[in-house]
Order: sequence, then C-alpha cells, then structure tokens
Amino acid sequence: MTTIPNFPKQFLDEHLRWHNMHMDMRSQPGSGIEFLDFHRYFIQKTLSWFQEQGYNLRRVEPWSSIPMECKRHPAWRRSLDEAENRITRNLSSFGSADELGSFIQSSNLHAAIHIIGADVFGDEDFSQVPLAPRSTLFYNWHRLIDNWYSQFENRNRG
Ligand SMILES: [Cu+2]
Repeated sequence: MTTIPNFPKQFLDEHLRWHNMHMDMRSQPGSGIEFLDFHRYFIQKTLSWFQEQGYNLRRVEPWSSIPMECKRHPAWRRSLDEAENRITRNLSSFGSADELGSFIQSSNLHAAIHIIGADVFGDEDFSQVPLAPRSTLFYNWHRLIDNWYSQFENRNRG
C-alpha cells in the first residue's frame, strides 16, 4: 500500500495552501524556482516526520528515473519522453533553475506523472493536490525532481 498511515492533516493543508496560492503564477518569472524550493523544503519536513514514526524510508526513496510502467500507459506521450530526455541528457540547456522548474510544469511532466502514476500504482491520492503528500508515490516522484534540481545546481557549481 502506498498510503502513509496517520499522515498529519497540517502537512496536507500546507501543501494545498501553497498550490492554491501559486496556481495563477505558473508562467511568471520566479515560479519555477519557487516550485522546486517549496517542494524541497516540504519533502525534508515531511520525511523527518516519516522517519520519527519508524516507517521504512525505502518506501519514499526517489525513483531513479520515470518508471517504465508509466511510459507504457496509454496517456503517456512522446512529448513527455522528449521532456524527460531534455532534463536527463541536456540539463545544461536550461539557463537557470527557475527555467528548469518552469519546464517541469509547462511540459506537463509533473502533472502527467501524478495522473498516470495514480492509475498505474492504484493510488488515487497521488493525482489529487489536497491528498498527494500522504502517498509514498509523492516522495518517489518529487525526490526524483529534486535530484534533477540538485544535478542542475551541482553542474553550475562545477
Ligand atoms: Cu505539490
């Protein structure tokens, strides 16, 4: 089961509040980095709670890449492959982390995985903004996104 037992409502509310506040800002400068930074902060916070419960952290590890099961789903599109390929093979094509964060949203990659993954792994919560953080899939996916973000940051530093 991918539902996290006793997941605090305050965390669900905080995540929903952020999304509601940022819904209309998606194409504006700064919205990409805001998306990446909020989720990085949120994941750190919820995972330390998760660990305090004695839950197995292996359930919330990042995917190493987008699961094949998602790519075989009828709703998967070639444009989503292209978006993933640009991130994994051509990260330097992004001028800034803000651009990367915006692309993950505007390419529909972020939302598509929430919707397709919910179907593939049988967890409706994952496709719904108010409930997604109580699914272990949320961490599998958002930690993969966060790893892309880290790779981008490290690339710029090097
Ligand atoms: Cu979110």
